[in-house]
Amino acid sequence: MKVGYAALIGRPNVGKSTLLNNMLGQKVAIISNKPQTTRTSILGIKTTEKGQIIFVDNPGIHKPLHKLNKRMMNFVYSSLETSDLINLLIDATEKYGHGDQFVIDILKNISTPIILLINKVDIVRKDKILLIIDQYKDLLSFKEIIPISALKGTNVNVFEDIIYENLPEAEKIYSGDEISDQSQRFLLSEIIREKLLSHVEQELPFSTAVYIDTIEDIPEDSPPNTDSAKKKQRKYINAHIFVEKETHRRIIIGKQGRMIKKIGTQARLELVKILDARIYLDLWVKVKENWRDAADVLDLIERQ
Ligand SMILES: Nc1nc2c(ncn2[C@@H]2O[C@H](COP(=O)(O)OP(=O)(O)OP(=O)(O)O)[C@@H](O)[C@H]2O)c(=O)[nH]1
Ligand SMILES: [Mg+2]
Repeated sequence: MKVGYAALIGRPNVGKSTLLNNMLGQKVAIISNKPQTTRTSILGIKTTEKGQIIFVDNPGIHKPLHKLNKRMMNFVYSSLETSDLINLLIDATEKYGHGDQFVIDILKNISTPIILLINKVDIVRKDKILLIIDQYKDLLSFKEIIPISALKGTNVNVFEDIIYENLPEAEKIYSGDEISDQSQRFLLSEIIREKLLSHVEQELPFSTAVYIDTIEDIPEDSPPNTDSAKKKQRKYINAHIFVEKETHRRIIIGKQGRMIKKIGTQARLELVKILDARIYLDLWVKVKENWRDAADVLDLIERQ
């Protein structure tokens, strides 16, 4: 059996979480077109006849300005230290810049094998990919360079084979049916945040958080053994959306509450599938000034 930790590393928005979900065939991490979507390390466990790959999705590498971002970067650093294999994703549509150099400088001091994944090849020309390979092969010593599309699944099977080639022989760490280490409550809060992210712009994606305050079963009105007993369980979920300013609170609520209603409807549809229950979702937008620098709020959202 080949077993080990395979870290997904790279700048924000390069497609790490998309790749994680594609490798697992299941949604474990949320995705958005805004940078800094993922805020913690998320394990995604794939068990096959060859062994067990424990993917570690990470926040994007960036220069941290708030306590929140320092914590995000600490997840990255500890994943770099504890992984058996590092998979560096880059976005083939982006020009090489300071942010990329920052990533390379961090990886220069690491002796763990590194695979380079050139992502989003579904939307770039082949000659551009060749130029990127040419440029990157001199920056670091990569074990392999693989052009992929995390979105379309191009070359993900090649990637999986190469991971196994680079993992140590070991016993499985997780049972075969475990997919992730995150709590269901955390996943639910993330789904709500994903819908929120799809509707907000500018500063707001960075300065909003979601905390699930309550999940409760709603008792049925009629006694069991009647037709209603066959109906799905009803659940009440109360979630708080934290923002830093009153103006942001008003944006998220929207004119006559239209924005928050849209977010709630989209989130509810997905929560229904995950919990296989009828859901009553209550969303409250709360102003918490400077929550990104408040350790108590950060603890609260991290450990749901
Ligand atoms: N065309 C194309 N788009 C992709 C591909 N992979 C990811 N994307 C898009 O890129 C954006 C970012 O994807 P994520 O998976 O959230 O990126 P991430 O690296 O996890 O980002 P952070 O969590 O912010 O660090 C989303 O809009 C994805 O749909 C790909 O292979 N092709
Ligand atoms: Mg992500």
